Amino acid sequence: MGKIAIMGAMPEEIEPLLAKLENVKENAYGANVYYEGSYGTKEVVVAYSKIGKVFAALTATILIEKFGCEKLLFSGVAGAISDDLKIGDLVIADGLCQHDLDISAFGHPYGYVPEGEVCIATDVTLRNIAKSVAQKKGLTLKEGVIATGDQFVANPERKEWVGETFKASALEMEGASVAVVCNALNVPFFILRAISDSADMDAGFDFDTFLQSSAKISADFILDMVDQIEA
Ligand code: 4EH
Repeated sequence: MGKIAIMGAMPEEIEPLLAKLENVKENAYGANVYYEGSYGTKEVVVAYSKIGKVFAALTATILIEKFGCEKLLFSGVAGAISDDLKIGDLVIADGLCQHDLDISAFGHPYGYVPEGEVCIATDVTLRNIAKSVAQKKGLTLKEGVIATGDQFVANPERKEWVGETFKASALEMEGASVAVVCNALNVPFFILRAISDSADMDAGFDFDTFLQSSAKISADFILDMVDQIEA
């Protein structure tokens, strides 16, 4: 069976994963560390990219092209846009867009460049596995568009604009760049986030308070999914 990549952006997002990996081998490459190991019967490669779209694209590419991963799962935290997402809630992306990509001066929609797409869909099989894991654990899983940009949003106006423009439920800083890479390389991918803040005036404080606990909620769920992925 093929190797599964699990990535986060920050060390805090992968620490709960590393704690449960076995036979771990560290591999430094391209200014990141890749942790090859096993989880149950599955071979996994875990890494954090560092923050933002460029670092995340680099790490996703290396996980696929150098480490040979055939599926990619992202685990981490996000800011809520939708009012029904509270701190600690899990959200899966059905699609990802780049809210800071703007060539609207040429008449193009926000988030669009020629030969790209505004919204990139995630793998339906992986989404269905997530739904069955949620059902088994009695957890509520929200699904929606996740908007990505190279900005920590702590601003109600910006949050509202992103929500309305992209019909987005949550926002973060990496998912859509991982989507671009996986889509181009035909690798099934999945983005899971647990809410750490509401991208408003309190976002900075809430983020610092809830990063660890929300990152763990996401990581624990991802590992239950790894168990359920077809060998
Ligand atoms: O990887 C970045 C982290 C914030 S920046 C994106 N992650 C967390 C998701 C996220 C987010 N993104 C945009 C959670 N809340 C968000 C929000 N806007 N409101 C960071 C955090 N701590 C130290 C340094 N940088």
